[in-house]
Amino acid sequence: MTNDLSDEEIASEIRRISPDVIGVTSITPSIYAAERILEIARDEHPHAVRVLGGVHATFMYKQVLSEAPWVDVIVRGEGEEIVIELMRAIDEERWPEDRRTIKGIAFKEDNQIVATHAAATVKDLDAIEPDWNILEWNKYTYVPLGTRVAIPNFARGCPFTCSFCSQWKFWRDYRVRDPKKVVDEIEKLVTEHNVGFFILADEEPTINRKKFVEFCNELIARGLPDRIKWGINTRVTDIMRDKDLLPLYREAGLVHVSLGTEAAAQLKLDQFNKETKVNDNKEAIRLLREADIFVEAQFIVGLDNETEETLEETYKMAWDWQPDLANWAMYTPWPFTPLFQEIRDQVEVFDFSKYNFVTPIMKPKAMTRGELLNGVMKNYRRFYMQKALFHYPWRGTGFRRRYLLGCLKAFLKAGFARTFYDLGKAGYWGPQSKDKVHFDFDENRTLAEAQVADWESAADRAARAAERREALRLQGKERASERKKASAAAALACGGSTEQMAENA
Ligand code: B12
Ligand code: SF4
Repeated sequence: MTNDLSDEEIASEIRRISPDVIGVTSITPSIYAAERILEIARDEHPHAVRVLGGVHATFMYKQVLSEAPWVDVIVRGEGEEIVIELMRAIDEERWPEDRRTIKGIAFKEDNQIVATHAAATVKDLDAIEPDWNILEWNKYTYVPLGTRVAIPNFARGCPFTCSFCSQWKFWRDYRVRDPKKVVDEIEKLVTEHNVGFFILADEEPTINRKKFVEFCNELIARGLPDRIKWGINTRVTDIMRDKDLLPLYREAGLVHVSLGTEAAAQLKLDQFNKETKVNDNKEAIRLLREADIFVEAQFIVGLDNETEETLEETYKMAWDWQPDLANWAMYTPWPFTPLFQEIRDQVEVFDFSKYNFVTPIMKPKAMTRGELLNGVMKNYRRFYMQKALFHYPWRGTGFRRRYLLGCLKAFLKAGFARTFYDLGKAGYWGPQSKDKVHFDFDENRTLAEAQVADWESAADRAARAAERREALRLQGKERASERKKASAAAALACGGSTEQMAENA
């Protein structure tokens, strides 16, 4: 992704390095590219073991191993511990014979697809130390500030279970690192690599408030906020909970929060199982702005019931809430999510290379895909045009103004320079082209089932425990009512009433 290498360049790199093992990552939109790299590896360097990892391969291993039989092994879930076992087996020449003894992998054996027992999640995140030295740092720039950027990890997982999201299921349980160790890592990024901005890779870094506050205090104690600023994704509910702590977060250098506001209508938030309220979205945005933290509101659009009116509503809502930035993502039906299971009959496109939050994968009942895209682009145009003219240049003088203008520059670079997911290639050049947009979906791509049954998350366990508690409660209630009936009957039998107990009671 960083170097945009051609197949030939990849082939020549593989020949140059001549590795024993080749590993590739895969999120859903990159799956075909990942498969292709391993295909090149097979042709160029057939003796290397070809390994695939990442969220898509984890849940879609049957489809991947069927359509790309040159993939030797898929590592499912978190790779750090599994890969050590895999490497040992390869190194000690126990591969492939011993593969059934390694937990958390999938492979093809005698034309059968085999998945070993799921491995546990990495319990001691502090034992993992990323090697930041291997990056070519001049290629990683945070455009809004023109500084080097890194994406370290503070916590993994999310305790919520939003129906459209693939992440809570993937990470399974919530774990957080020792805040001091994370700050050690950030300090090194600043001093050794001149990094000026970091984004936490986490789904929800703030849920463990105590650790997050420790993290902020440690950054402040080491004087790092003068040298590095940072951003996170998090939930509206955490911002409401932490309203008194927002000044501390800002002091620690947190300048950008991307909020999963998702929808302008409560019905949609409930459908997403978001466990938030529309009014809370507005309040969380206000609180962040008050604390001088840039806030980005994320909307998900493009479900079956989307119309021009509902898109307009999200725009009005965005304008009313006044976040600094707004983002309209197309609903993307990852096959391993609960919402996909509900609406699978409506999904027609299984060309995963287009599953990128920008291309409309779903066609709403009352709109064409071109109209949907145009509605979204209209929201972007209006929102950023007004912000650019009336807000960004006039908001504050120092950092705030520089940052907002930087964000605008990044947005323009990606959007109007048409690198924004090849909208130009799809023939989208503005409203006049909305009826001529061609997404060129590969129609030969068909759905295969996701393999989620053996992948138990903490939320699944909690749901099962709640079901058990509910069943016990109902049983208890039933028994109590039986006892009540029996004692009433006994009272009747003793003649304490006007009528006698029925024979068969
Ligand atoms: C940072 C980030 C980005 C950065 C990436 C910068 C960079 N170069 O690192 C940017 C902004 C560029 C980006 C872009 C996109 N992203 Co992004 N991104 C993330 C984010 C927030 C963190 C990624 C990360 O570092 N994770 C931490 C690492 C440790 O996790 P990991 O990559 O999954 O790796 C672990 C395992 O999967 C496994 N593993 C992974 N690969 C391999 C390979 C081998 C060989 C092995 C053994 C194991 C293994 O082991 C690893 C360690 O445990 C994730 C969400 C998340 N928390 O993961 C979304 C996420 C990955 N992004 C997503 C998407 C959709 C996109 C975009 C399409 C969005 C867009 N329209 O721009 C593009 C696609 C880019 C592309 N062409 O591939 C989705 C993917 C969903 C899915 N089901 O596939 C995610 C999950 C977010 C979401 N909302 O759901 N992204
Ligand atoms: S809160 Fe965010 S990460 Fe957690 S399940 Fe919902 S969308 Fe996914």
